[in-house]
Amino acid sequence: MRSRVQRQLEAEREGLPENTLPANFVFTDLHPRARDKRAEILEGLTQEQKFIDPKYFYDARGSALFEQITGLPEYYPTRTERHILQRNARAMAADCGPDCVLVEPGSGSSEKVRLLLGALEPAAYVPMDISADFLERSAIQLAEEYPWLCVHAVCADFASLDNLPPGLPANHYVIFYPGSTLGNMCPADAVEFLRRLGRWLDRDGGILIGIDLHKSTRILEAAYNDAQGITAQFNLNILNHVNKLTDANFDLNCFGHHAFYNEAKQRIEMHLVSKRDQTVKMGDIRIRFSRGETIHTENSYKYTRESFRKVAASAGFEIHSSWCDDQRLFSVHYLGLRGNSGKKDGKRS
Ligand code: AVJ
Repeated sequence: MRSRVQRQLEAEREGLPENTLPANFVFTDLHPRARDKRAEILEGLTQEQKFIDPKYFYDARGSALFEQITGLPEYYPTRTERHILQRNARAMAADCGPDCVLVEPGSGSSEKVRLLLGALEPAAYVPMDISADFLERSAIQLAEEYPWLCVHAVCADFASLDNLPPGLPANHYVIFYPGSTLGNMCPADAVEFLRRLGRWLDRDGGILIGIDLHKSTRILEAAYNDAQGITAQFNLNILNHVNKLTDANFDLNCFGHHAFYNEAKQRIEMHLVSKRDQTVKMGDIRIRFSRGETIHTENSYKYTRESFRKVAASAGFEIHSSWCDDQRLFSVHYLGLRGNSGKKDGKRS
């Protein structure tokens, strides 16, 4: 089925008056080029420590399983972050300043931003995602729900985007990056990534970012080894997705879920453990596994306030404000470019 944006473009070409799109909705497609997924996956699987990039968790079933994870009793991050956003929306709005352009890389269903929109009243909201269809549907839905809000969706691969596209309001930008997604990167990559985001910003801009906190191994390991086994299914499903993408023949029964806290590196590691010596085919390539050997599927770094301050500082940012829950499970920070007071239009004291 053609999308509503495509139908509208066709109607305009033919001079038809059809306009089914909300007036407060704009869509810019930067046509992110599809990377060679098979080559990328194969490269990871031929390293000494085999790995698969965690972005491959998220096919339709993986996304649904992650959705389920966010509601599990052991998985504290999502509900805790929502609680922090809800409780501190006004203070966050004061840091963001009036009439900002709120940009959300990897916006998905734009669920969390709804907790902020009322307090923030941004001049525009810019959801950005690599999946055009899903982005379009979520952004139109949001525009219909918030008729006063200008929603300017941008289809792009934000990880490799050097500049925001032209045509956005000229107001200062605030980047919203919730969910501790930064935790998937090692600190060096996180610095590089934040530095890249910084290039989108002018002096008044900032980043509102969710970061999971270092805590007892017991709580952390429970969050990635839930009693219902949903995280195990989520981890194993990456092999299903890889089978579809690369014509591989991974047998999910021959691998097991293993997640543990690597205290020295302050990260949760997720692995798939080969239950036996086995050979997996990917087209005409054979990948050998010995019993007990693992595929590393995810890192989820946990920060202290100090370790996160260092990462932010290395990327040229300072923490203007931090918020967390009473149990200090999760945190949200407002980062400003270093050397900037954080004052917006003189409205803050
Ligand atoms: C979406 C990357 C923040 O690291 O906690 C959840 C993904 N993996 N359970 C996380 C995940 C296993 C999640 N992030």
